[in-house]
Amino acid sequence: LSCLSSSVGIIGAPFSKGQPRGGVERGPDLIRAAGLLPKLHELECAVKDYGNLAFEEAELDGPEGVLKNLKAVGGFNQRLSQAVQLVKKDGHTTVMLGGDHSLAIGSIHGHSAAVGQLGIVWVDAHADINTPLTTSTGNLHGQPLSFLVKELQSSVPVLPSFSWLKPCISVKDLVYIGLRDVDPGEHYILKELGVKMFSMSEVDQLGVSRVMEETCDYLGNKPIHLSYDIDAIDPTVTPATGTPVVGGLSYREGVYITECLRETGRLSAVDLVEVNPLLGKTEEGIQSTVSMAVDLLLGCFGRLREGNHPSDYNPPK
Ligand code: B3U
Ligand code: MN
Ligand code: MN
Repeated sequence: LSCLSSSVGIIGAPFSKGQPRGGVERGPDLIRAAGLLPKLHELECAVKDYGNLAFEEAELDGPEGVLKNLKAVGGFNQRLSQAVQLVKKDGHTTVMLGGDHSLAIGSIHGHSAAVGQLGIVWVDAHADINTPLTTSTGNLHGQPLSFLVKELQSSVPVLPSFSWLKPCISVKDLVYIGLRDVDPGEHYILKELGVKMFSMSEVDQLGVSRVMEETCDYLGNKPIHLSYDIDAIDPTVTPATGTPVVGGLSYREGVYITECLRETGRLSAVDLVEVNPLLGKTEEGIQSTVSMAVDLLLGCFGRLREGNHPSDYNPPK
């Protein structure tokens, strides 16, 4: 499967209000600067870069109870959802460069509005399914799935900033990979709703190839939305992120996940989030985090570790 069959539409989402640490808004430009576009061209991908999504600073966005930046996160995601719908209507596989993981609200909402029922693969150290009532931090990047999952709506209070949002995913269409830092309230939800998950413990037990086989079987033939939090990868490889957690996926496991999803031919949108250059303690740490992000995206679009060659390659005679 070469990239010729699909085209890539890139949206930069330099958004950081879903969490308290500065720097993650630099993600999109850093990932571009690491050569994402020319590397996708090498794979024969047609690429359209829609640039970075602009957004207004929401004024008077004081905390409402424990929740932080509700207006900013709600407003930004509403615009993001529109942008994603446009890119999908142009026929591209969407790549969302984050930014923090709260952007999955608009990304998944827009994707689902454009193509209908999705299978979601959520690769993350965290479950990001706290509700506005279970969250202990108030950070909305720890809550995006609670706004999106239909079965949770009776547990999520009505919030004016999210009145545009209609929950669009069913619990049976969601698979987690890489979990290792899940809050008690989240764990209760995962067990109560019977969410399919491969925590790091299952990755250890089954190995990543069984995990991917079961993930693809479980999701069936729906278009796939991959939401990839860079903190799913072990912090020895990707230290430049907001909330690193020991014991993560290796470089190879992380890339293998993208190769398998690519191979289904149904990858329809990808979020790559939580790269924060201000939090890598060394230049090497930052480099390694950004190049992991690029390699994950290349895996999504046909780069093979066995090698690739262009379809019009002429061997020297
Ligand atoms: N579960 C915690 C911590 C967290 C979630 N996502 C990240 N950190 N990156 C929370 O804030 O909800
Ligand atoms: Mn996350
Ligand atoms: Mn995370």
